[in-house]
Amino acid sequence: MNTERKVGVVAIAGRPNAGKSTLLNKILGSTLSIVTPKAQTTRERVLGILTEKKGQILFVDTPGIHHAKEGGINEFMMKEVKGALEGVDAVWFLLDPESKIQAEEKVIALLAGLGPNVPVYLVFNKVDLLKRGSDRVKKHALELLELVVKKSKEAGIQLKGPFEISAKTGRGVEDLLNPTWEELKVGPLLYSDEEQLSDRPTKFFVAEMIREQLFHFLGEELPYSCAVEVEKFQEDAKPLRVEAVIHVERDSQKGMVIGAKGAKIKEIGTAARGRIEKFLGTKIFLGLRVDVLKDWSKEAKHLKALGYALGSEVSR
Ligand SMILES: Nc1nc2c(ncn2[C@@H]2O[C@H](COP(=O)(O)OP(=O)(O)OP(=O)(O)O)[C@@H](O)[C@H]2O)c(=O)[nH]1
Ligand SMILES: [Mg+2]
Repeated sequence: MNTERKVGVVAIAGRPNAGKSTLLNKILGSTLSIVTPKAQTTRERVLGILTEKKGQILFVDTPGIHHAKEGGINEFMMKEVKGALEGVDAVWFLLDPESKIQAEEKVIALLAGLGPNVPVYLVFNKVDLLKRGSDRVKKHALELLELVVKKSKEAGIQLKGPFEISAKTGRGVEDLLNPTWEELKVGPLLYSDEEQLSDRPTKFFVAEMIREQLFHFLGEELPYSCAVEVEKFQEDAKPLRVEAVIHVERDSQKGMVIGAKGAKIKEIGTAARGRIEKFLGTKIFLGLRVDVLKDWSKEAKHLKALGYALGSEVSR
């Protein structure tokens, strides 16, 4: 009987680049959420479902918490974080040892809104880097940790930990998961299919994997001006056929994504195809085109059309 299984929702939150998506992937053993060395990679919340004998935890990976201008994609991202924090059983607050207290204060301010009843696990990530770091780096990390603990408590957050982990190597992750399970209540599984890893359709992951390669192959700023839309996803074709459009904001950006004689888009396409094939476990045909959707990251109607709706409810 499954009656003794525990269930709950845990949001993974923190500033950009703290390693939230890396941790979700590590726990699920799958590259569900895209990871890049650049900040603000994750734009939408991504649900990862962990089902074990003990029960089921719904992990919600969230965009990095930062100061966002009104009205554009960044406001959407912060709305996603706030929405993801509603009704959670616990939060994992990821802290990058190299972060600054000013960045963490934004996170603390948001988590304070949860009130004192929601446990917040302070997760000190990237300890593998810290071990190799200089004395100055270690000193900074300890001072940061102390400050974050102090300020979180002052803000009325029910803080647990800190838990030292490496999302990359998996070190410490079990010791974080165990007390989290303890926190949860017995109940029926929220997703009855125990193989299901997320609530998102395959098309979403395909678009994200293309976006991931844009972060890898394009310069510092350009990836933030790109949005990916899968126009065709033909599962009955052999090989499976994917056609996607990369929207940029200005004419000048189009050529930068395509590159001289199409070299750049070819590189992006080859890398993305590899990732998608691994994810789907099948060969695919990937067709990419680049299109200008003027100022899409600022225009409400474009944001909505791309699924980054500012006003409407988004399912968890
Ligand atoms: N060395 C080391 N690197 C890590 C660890 N966790 C994450 N990283 C790296 O940190 C960078 C950011 O990781 P992400 O998982 O994309 O971070 P995020 O918090 O999801 O970032 P946003 O989506 O931008 O908010 C990537 O280059 C990761 O490989 C870790 O434990 N150790
Ligand atoms: Mg992320």
